[in-house]
Parts: sequence; C-alpha cells; structure tokens
Amino acid sequence: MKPIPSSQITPESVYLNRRQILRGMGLGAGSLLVGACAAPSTGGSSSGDRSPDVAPLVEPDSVLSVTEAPPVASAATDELGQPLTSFEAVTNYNNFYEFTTSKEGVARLAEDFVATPWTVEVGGLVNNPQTFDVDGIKALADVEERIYRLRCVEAWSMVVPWSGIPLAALLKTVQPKAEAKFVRFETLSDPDRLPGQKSRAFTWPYAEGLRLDEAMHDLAILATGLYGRDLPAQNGAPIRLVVPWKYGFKSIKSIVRIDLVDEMPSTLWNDQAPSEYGFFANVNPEVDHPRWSQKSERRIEGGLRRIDTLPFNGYGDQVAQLYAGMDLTKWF
Ligand SMILES: Nc1nc2c(c(=O)[nH]1)N[C@H]1C(S)=C(S)[C@@H](COP(=O)(O)O)O[C@H]1N2
Ligand SMILES: [Mo]
Repeated sequence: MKPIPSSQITPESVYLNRRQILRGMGLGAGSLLVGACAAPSTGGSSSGDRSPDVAPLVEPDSVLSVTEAPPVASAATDELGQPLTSFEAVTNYNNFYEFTTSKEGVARLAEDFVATPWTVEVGGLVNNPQTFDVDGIKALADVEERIYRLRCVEAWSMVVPWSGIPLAALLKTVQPKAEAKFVRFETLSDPDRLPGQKSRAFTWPYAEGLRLDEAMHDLAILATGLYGRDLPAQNGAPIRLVVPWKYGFKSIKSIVRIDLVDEMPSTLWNDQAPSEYGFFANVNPEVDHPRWSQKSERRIEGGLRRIDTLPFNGYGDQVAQLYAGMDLTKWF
C-alpha cells in the first residue's frame, strides 16, 4: 500500500465555503445524538443530564476572512477521503468533563473560559526543564495543519483539521534523560474556571500518559488550533494533545504540566475503570468495550449510519510497529 502523507494543507477558504454550504442546508445540532456514555459502570451515574439544550453555535465570521474565491468544498477531506466534520459540529459536541458531562452543554459553559495567560511546565526526568507560554511552544517547530480522525471510545467520531506542532519537538527541546520511559500530561486544576472539577466523581486533575516512543511519534501533536483559528475553549484551549490512533480520551485538553517519568503514570480514566479504559487505548475493533462493541462507529454528522472502525483508527501503517510483539488484546 502506498504511504499517504499524514498532513495536508487545506486553505481557510475551503472551510468557509464548506461552512456556508452546511448553513445553506440548515444543519443544526439537533441532528446530533447523545453517544454511549463513557462513565464507568462502578462509579455511579455520570452520564450527563441529556438536557435538550443546544449550545449556541460558535460564529467564526469575525475571525475568518476570505481573500480569494473559495475552491470546491470536496477538497476538504482527510487522506482516506473522509469529509471534514463541520466547525459547528466539532465545537458543539464535546467531551470535557471539567465543564459538564453533557456533550451538548460544554460549548456554552466554556464560553467565558479565559485561556490567556497560559504556561506549560515541562519537567521531570529531563536535562533542560522549561516553562513555555503558548507562543513559545508554537516557536519550537513550524505550526502544521493535520487532518485527523478522532475516534471516541464511546464509538462516535469526527474528522478534524487541527493545527499544532509535533510533540517530539517539545520533548527534544527539554532533552529526556535516559531513565525517562513515559510522558505524563496534566490538565489545569482550577474549580472556579473548570466547574466540573467540583464533582467528586472523578480524580482531578485529568491526567494522561504515553510511552516515550509513542510520544515521539510524528503523528502525536500538541494542537493549538482547529479550522485555522485558535482552539475554542471547549476543544481544550489553549493547548491539547492529539494522538489520532488512540481513543479520544488520550487526547488530553488544556494542558499545564508535562513530566517525563520512569514508570507508567496513572491516568484519570484508567484509574476510574481499569477494565474499561486501558493505558494504551489504541483504537481496536477486535477488542470490545465491556459494555459495547468497538467494531463500528458513528460520524457525528452521519446520522445513524455506522462505518467500520479501523485498527489504530486507520493509522496502522505508521504506528503498528510501536507495538510489535505486544498482545494488543491484553495491553488494551
Ligand atoms: N481534560 C480533559 N481532556 C479530555 C477530556 C476531558 O473530559 N477532559 N475528554 C476526552 C475525550 S473522552 C474525548 S473523546 C476528546 C474529545 O475532544 P473534542 O471535544 O475536542 O472532540 O477529548 C478528550 N480530552
Ligand atoms: Mo472520548
């Protein structure tokens, strides 16, 4: 199979054109359904209030500008030809439990979240610990656009044009020591700004982790934007991880700390329900979640139609070798 580039540039005008088309079709968030709930079976009910409230659409008009005639919208696909999920859907159907467990409620609750100033402290087993602001992180490499599929463990998915830098660029800058084997990420801890953190149902702050070689893989990025603009708060402003071959919960939002460590770090979902959310969490249609099948998924704009879930979310050619010799049914 011919290798396909993992990144491609889609001009901003394509998005605008697509958005106009969708608006013309009268796309509304009302067509979105609440997906299967990721709450652990043991932790009581945290499935969200399923309120029929629809958050106001984020209006990108003030930010986007068109300087030339928009090209045809059909160019706006990922490398498998999958159409991009609209800006409206990507920014109005979110998992961000620091705000609420209701996917349709995050956008409105996050509206007033202030993501500046912001710093990310990078330390642990490194020779060159540093604290970066977001511009400092963007300056570490060329900010690239990456169109990635995001597959939530709850079996819904999207196709998102992120912008960001390879996580490897940051890790190389801080120079991991030889003993460093894993990378641990932590979300902002601030219950006044992240009211969901007042809930005792979860062990805040949200934490995630990768093995160092996974973190160094070129597909793993620190995203600072989507659809050519800064990350909206509901998508993890101002900086979040995106690891496209793993279930969405690995892609931790609003990061304030990154530590190189020598042992597999504990992570929020793995702590909460280890039999349901593994540390590796590679997308794998052959390993069902204990409460639902992982063989197929629903694109959030695809209605009820389901599509096959691909091993490693379709990135197997690039990442499968990271797991050579591992039993991926055991190390799920
Ligand atoms: N801090 C934090 N990061 C998080 C989450 C969260 O609740 N808190 N949810 C995760 C889950 S389950 C998914 S599917 C993705 C959703 O990202 P999106 O809302 O940008 O689509 O974010 C992940 N990152
Ligand atoms: Mo998720």
